[in-house]
Amino acid sequence: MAQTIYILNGPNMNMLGTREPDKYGRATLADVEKLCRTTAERFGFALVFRQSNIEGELVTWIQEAHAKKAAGLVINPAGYTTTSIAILDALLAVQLPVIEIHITNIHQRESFRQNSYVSKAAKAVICGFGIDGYALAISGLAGLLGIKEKH
Ligand code: DHK
Repeated sequence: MAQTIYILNGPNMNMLGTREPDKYGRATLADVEKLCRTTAERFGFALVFRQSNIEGELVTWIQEAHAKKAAGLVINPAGYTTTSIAILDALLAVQLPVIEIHITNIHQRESFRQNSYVSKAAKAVICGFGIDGYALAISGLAGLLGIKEKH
């Protein structure tokens, strides 16, 4: 049976495409999902792809990933990156391999964007590649899990 991975997106990621396109580009969240589905398929992963503007919903989905025995999780915590102890605690509680991703290079931006709580629970962090970072996160996760490309 295919292993499942979760890709979770935090607040305002539903605004991709029109949100500060100079920073986040013109691709929409639907485009990101399409890219993730194509990439996940290459590695034989089943994919759960979600976005929420609500912190607690993200926490619930992290717990769900664990309950459903997901193989790993990719998260763009967006604005909750530097504020959410609840998301950090959920990630620590479930002990899944986690890749943190940001579309922009947060280290080139305001200092308040740089101190990530989520990084404390992440195996790896990808930032600055635009939406391609999602594809890199999935292939990196596959590498961590010892899964090779199927075709
Ligand atoms: C997305 C956000 O919404 C911001 O709050 C982060 C991140 C950066 C991104 O680059 O994907 O600071």
